[in-house]
Amino acid sequence: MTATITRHVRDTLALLQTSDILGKQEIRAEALLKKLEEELITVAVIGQFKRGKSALVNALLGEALLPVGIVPVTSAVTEIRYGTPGATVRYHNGLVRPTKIDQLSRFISEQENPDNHLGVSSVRIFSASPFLQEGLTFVDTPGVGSFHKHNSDAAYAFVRESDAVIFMLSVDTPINEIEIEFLRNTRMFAGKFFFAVNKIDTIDAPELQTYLDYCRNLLQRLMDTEDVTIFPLSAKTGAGVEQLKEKLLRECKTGIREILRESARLKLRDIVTEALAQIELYWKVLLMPPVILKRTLKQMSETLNDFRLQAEETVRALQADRKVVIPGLEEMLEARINECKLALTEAVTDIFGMDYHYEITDLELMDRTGDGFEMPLAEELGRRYIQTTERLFEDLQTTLNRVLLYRNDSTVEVVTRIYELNRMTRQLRRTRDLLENKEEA
Ligand SMILES: Nc1nc2c(ncn2[C@@H]2O[C@H](COP(=O)(O)OP(=O)(O)OP(=O)(O)O)[C@@H](O)[C@H]2O)c(=O)[nH]1
Ligand SMILES: [Mg+2]
Repeated sequence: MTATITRHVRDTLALLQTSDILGKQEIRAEALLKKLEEELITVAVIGQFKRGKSALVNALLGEALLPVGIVPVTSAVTEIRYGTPGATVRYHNGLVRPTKIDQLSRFISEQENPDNHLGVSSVRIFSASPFLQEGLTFVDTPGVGSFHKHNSDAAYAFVRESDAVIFMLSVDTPINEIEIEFLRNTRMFAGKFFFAVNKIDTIDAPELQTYLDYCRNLLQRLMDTEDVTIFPLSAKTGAGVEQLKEKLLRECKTGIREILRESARLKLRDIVTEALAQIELYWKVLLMPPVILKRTLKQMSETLNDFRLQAEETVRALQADRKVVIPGLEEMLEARINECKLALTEAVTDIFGMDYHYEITDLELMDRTGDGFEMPLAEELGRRYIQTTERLFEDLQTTLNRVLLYRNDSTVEVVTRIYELNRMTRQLRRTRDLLENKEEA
């Protein structure tokens, strides 16, 4: 029953809200609750590079929206929803920019945006394709296993968000170790699997049968079930695409609750596991000897100062303090913000030995309201750049202060916090155990 899992998510959210140290998991639980209440479902096409994922998405939508190619292409997660045709690009620093559909490959192709130097985190496309009318969000992902490791990372990271997946294989290579590993990981998050075997136009019928038998056998073992449906197809000729399309539409209408329930169980289990890991970190800080803690904080404050000086130096070096318009300066400064964010994350990991996650969702270098599209003066951009980086530093400082609160000298405070951490750990563990059991959850 979806009602039971919704209750678990709601209870966990309420529990997380009673703590001031689990903000990130709280945001994830909120998003999960919204997904369940609104019955929103995300179907992602995933698999190894060059299996024909983008070609399949184009074939399903009936339009050539996405770049396709003989070498590794897709470099950013691309969401496609029903709506008036258009597209937006979201950057790692939280910026969101509109773009034209015919310009998309500038952002999502490895050739035009090598190593994702633009810092694109995802692209959202709106399409009027009838296939999307039922309200599902369809997603093309970068392929795993190519030389371009950042593409695999992006695909692995996204899988956590998907509810159902089309796992893409192709007849030119039998399923391999990279695909098996990726499939194992995906099973931890996705509620439903469709398997597509692409490029059937390149082999004859008896060969195809041998391939399908081999694949089915292996997938049944990997998925621990007899219930594995494989869709042989050709994204190139369109053969078999209708059958997959029909199945997807049918499942998304009648099976949506079932898919969401299983997907939510897996996602909530992950949220709870991460929350428990985060609590561990706070235990670590509580127990850190005062001398070491003092040294660590001093080191962090020096690092932050270095970052401040570097930001000022960037403004000077790029001449962003002049009263002139410098073409391309805004993009350059945005790239610097991305670099700064990554460098800060690394510094915290090094100094504290813990993961630090930014919770800032939007960082606008320029205010885009009104006629904000005209070229700003370098001086204005420079000022905004310093302000934006300062916001990053403040955010980190707030987190550090929060960590320090846990070291409050008052014994009563410390005892209360220990009690709170214990209470939280107990309840989260109970939920995790319940979620392990598919039937009870
Ligand atoms: N013969 C044949 N070729 C295909 C088919 N589908 C895709 N291709 C070709 O396979 C290559 C890869 O297609 P893409 O859609 O770019 O593959 P992808 O899985 O999205 O690749 P990445 O984005 O790099 O992970 C291209 O050269 C396509 O033209 C098919 O059904 N038959
Ligand atoms: Mg692709």
